[in-house]
Amino acid sequence: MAQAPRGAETIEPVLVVVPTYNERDNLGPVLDRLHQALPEAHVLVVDDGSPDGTGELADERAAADERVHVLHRTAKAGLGKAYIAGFRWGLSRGYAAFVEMDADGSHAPEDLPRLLAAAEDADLSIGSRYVPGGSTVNWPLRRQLLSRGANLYSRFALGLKVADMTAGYRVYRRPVLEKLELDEVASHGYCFQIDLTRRTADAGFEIVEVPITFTDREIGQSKMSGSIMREAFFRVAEWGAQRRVAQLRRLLGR
Ligand SMILES: Nc1nc2c(ncn2[C@@H]2O[C@H](COP(=O)(O)OP(=O)(O)O)[C@@H](O)[C@H]2O)c(=O)[nH]1
Ligand SMILES: [Mg+2]
Repeated sequence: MAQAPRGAETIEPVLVVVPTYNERDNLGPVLDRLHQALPEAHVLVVDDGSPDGTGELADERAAADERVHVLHRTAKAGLGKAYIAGFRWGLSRGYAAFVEMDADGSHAPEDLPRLLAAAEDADLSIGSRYVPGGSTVNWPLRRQLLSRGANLYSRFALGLKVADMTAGYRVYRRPVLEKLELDEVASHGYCFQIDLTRRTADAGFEIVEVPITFTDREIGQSKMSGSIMREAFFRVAEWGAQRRVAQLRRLLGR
């Protein structure tokens, strides 16, 4: 589907949405690094009531720096819900580009200028571990296999030519988020990334992948869990089945 010409739309101002759950020791250094790399960018920390005081730290940072904003949610409701809330916050405030970035240092803020530059010529730019030049560092074998497996499985089920569909370091241009039916996104956990990738592709937007090095967190704990994996497995199977049915219908001409 043809989209409006991109050149007419600006990529600034930029909002970096950072979901947090128990990231108190990680958040400060990540915000510092981000503003060193991109002094103009605004940040929205979306905290799900972290018991370790991440939300309070974010409030302190916001009080001292007008580029930092905080969205407090009452309970841990998953990465997907945090991002949707963050996107809505930014859409109602006129931001032109929306960055997804983890709070644990796995996504180097120093890579963001490259991701944004790639988004000048695309609608979604993905920081990818699985294109030439991309890599993971210090990730346990179990996580590497899980991530590779999830991408293979998703690519097979959904037929998309994206190497890193589960990547969480991305730049969405505003028209993408305006067009996608965010209300219909039910994914709670990390399959949110696959979900938005397929919705972006299905809507005819252009996706580019930029190589990044993903470095495992040094502080705090991963929130990956069995229920997050199960949600991804079953939802991708469902989307894949829907796609096959639609293909079959087209083939049969009805
Ligand atoms: N607000 C919010 N943030 C979350 C939730 N689950 C994970 N995160 C954040 O999402 C980012 C990625 O999570 P992480 O546990 O590091 O995932 P991993 O790198 O795949 O092990 C981190 O910044 C987490 O704090 C959640 O339920 N709510
Ligand atoms: Mg992490």
